[in-house]
Amino acid sequence: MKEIPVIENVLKLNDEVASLNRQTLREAGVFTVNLIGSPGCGKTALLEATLSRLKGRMRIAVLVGDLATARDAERLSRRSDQVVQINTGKGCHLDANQVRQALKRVELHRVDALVIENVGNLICPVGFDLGQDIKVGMFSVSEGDDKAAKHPHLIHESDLLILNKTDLLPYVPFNLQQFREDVATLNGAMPLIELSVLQGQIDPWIRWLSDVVRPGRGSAEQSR
Ligand SMILES: Nc1nc2c(ncn2[C@@H]2O[C@H](COP(=O)(O)OP(=O)(O)OP(=O)(O)O)[C@@H](O)[C@H]2O)c(=O)[nH]1
Ligand SMILES: [Mg+2]
Ligand SMILES: [Zn+2]
Repeated sequence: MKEIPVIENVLKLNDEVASLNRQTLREAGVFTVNLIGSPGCGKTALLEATLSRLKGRMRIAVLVGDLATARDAERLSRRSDQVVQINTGKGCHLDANQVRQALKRVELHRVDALVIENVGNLICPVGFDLGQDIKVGMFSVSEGDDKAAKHPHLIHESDLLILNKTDLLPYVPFNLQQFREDVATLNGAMPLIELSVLQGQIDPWIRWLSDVVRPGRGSAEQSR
């Protein structure tokens, strides 16, 4: 009987559509970030703060993935008119085709950077290429200091890692030194930035984003 390699084909098809997305975005000069983090780590809060902080300096569009509701898009659309919510139903990650469909709703010629807030999940979003330039991983301290070590694939694949909710460090058991060491062991070349979005402490992220995105001059040269 003929064997049908279903999973391989799904990923291959995804990669092909991701390549098309990458080509579309590069031609439009849009730098694209795939933001991957656990549920509730502060992805939308960070993007709200980023849109406010970079208003008038960088034109940012957002695609946001959730199983249900348009709540994140509603929050973000107060700060950008280029926000698209993707509801995945039972899907626990975004795929390249969903992004391709959503891109039809974005006026790419008016955009410098696109941030794709993936479904809150630390596992399969890592494996699905969306056509991004870079992947940013995100954790928060309330999840525990072992989460980087437990999700090595995300740490290996990320170009930048964010640890959020540092304002909670006095109240939750979280060994920051251990977390930093785990990250450095898994991916020594990747920068780790520690933020408190709640307290408006997002400067290292704003600096990093401003460095990789060159408004009006197309996306920075990146390997993926
Ligand atoms: N203490 C503290 N709370 C924060 C911080 N950033 C975000 N929050 C809170 O964390 C909760 C989740 O924030 P969201 O921005 O919705 O998180 P998310 O990662 O987008 O969540 P999902 O999209 O549901 O996965 C909200 O109640 C935020 O107010 C922070 O720096 N410190
Ligand atoms: Mg969110
Ligand atoms: Zn999934």
